[in-house]
Amino acid sequence: MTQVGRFIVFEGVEGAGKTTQIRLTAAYLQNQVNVSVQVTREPGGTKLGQSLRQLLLHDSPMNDRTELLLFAADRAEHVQTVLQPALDQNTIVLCDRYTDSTLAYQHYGRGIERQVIEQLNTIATGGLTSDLTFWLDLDVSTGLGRSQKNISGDRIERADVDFHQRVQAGFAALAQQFPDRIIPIDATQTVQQIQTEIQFHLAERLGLGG
Ligand code: T5A
Repeated sequence: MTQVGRFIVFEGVEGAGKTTQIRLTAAYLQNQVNVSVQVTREPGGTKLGQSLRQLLLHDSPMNDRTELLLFAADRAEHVQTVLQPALDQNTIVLCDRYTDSTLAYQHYGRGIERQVIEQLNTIATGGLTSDLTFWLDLDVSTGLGRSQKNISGDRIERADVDFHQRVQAGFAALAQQFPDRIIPIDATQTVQQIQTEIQFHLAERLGLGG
């Protein structure tokens, strides 16, 4: 097949299984569909982004708008130096979180006006949107339980459960608002069941494999 660049994003609450599914999807696309794949994430997909990730998740408390601006700075750098160049080279890009996370966490979660976030997303992305977004739909307590098994939790993970419930409701609202782009996946299934569903949608929606 002639490969064209595709931008595929994985979203969900803490511990929803994004990292696990990205790893399996990358292996599937590389080994069975025979396409070149780049895996990346936000925040932290660039060298500058790694420093921003440290600030955002592991350093001192910050104002909500400061947090929003740091996520936007991370994204601007990521789009210009990683995402767009990879897509221009016809690579399939698998990205752990993107603009929907900012709407879910900073708008639905923190309560910052949606219009402000949408303007910042446009500035940061230059209009780059995903071709497909998998939303791993998992209840907050299961997700937090999974993600905190190994570590004590980062600054955002340690926010109260009500915050994470608003984030989860935000992802659900976004999936309803953008049904052509966002595919909800029941993330209570086994790792393999979820991966099978993802592979089905990759074939059906993007012609990748199948
Ligand atoms: N953020 C980010 C914002 O607030 N605004 C923004 O704009 C952006 C971009 C980033 C943080 O920043 C916030 C959101 C986040 O708080 P992150 O690195 O994305 O942080 O962190 P998490 O989402 O917390 O990542 P995790 O690694 O905790 O979760 P994953 O990647 O969704 O889950 P994964 O695959 O690591 O799995 C977690 C555990 O569950 C098991 C795995 O083995 C692992 O132990 N697991 C399953 N167990 C049972 N059944 C399944 N189906 C399983 N799938 C995985």
